[in-house]
Amino acid sequence: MLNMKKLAALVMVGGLSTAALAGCAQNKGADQGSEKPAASAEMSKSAEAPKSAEEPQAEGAVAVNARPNECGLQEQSGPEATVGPFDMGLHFFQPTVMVGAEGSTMKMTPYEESQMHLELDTKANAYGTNWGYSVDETPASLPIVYRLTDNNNKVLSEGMMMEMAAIDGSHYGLNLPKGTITAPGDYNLTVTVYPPLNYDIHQDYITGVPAKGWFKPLTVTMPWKITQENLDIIKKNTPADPMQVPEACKQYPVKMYEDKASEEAMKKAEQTAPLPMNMHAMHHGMDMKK
Ligand SMILES: [Cu+2]
Repeated sequence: MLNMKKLAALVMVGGLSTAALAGCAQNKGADQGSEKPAASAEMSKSAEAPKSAEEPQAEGAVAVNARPNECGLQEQSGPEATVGPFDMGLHFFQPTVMVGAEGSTMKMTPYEESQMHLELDTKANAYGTNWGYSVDETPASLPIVYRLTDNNNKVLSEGMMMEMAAIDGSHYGLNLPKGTITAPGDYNLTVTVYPPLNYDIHQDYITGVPAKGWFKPLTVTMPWKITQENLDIIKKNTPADPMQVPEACKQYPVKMYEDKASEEAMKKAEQTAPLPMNMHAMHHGMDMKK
């Protein structure tokens, strides 16, 4: 979920010493059932990152909302996979409360009906630059279909993952309905990544990307071992009221990052009559030129 740079910056803002972090055990792949929240597992990665003076600091809302681990995510790590241009990593934790824009056609299972949040961290890798992605970018508008099965191939849950953003950035994911995973065991998460619709890639010599067109749907099955401990950690970290700031974290309220000029510009833009949304605007534009 957190990329390394952001996390390194968060760690600095949080005032945690890298010496303490260096003590964390490396936790990747095999150590799926770690008791440690994944945040500290991720931190061990950042502890290995080169520490230079140019280490980027967290900016904006990420900086003003920095909190100690106890007030933040209790994230656990699942399987990882590379599907060509994208590196994927599954993270899971308590269900989340989300809101979408008016007119959205996808809707997540509400908090109170959910067992856990699945976050499929999907980032473009260096191979992904062949399609014009930046390394570490969360690729926009990917239709991602998932199917969760148990070791008897029984389908427990399936559907679309949704593009969404948390304080630490954008990702694909969903709230898994209550009762989906009732026992520890060996599960399989299969995902198919379709190429993005309404997302063209330049093809001409001067501005084009090297890839000649989009990829075919990419399907991968990730074995996912779930322990009782994994399930217990989720339960323990699922608050009755997820909107409430815990007593011990009152000094870390949710804060908007303030930027008066941007705020004023937004107000003005929101008060200006919108152009009507017209999915065929491009065609009309072309027709007008005839
Ligand atoms: Cu999410």
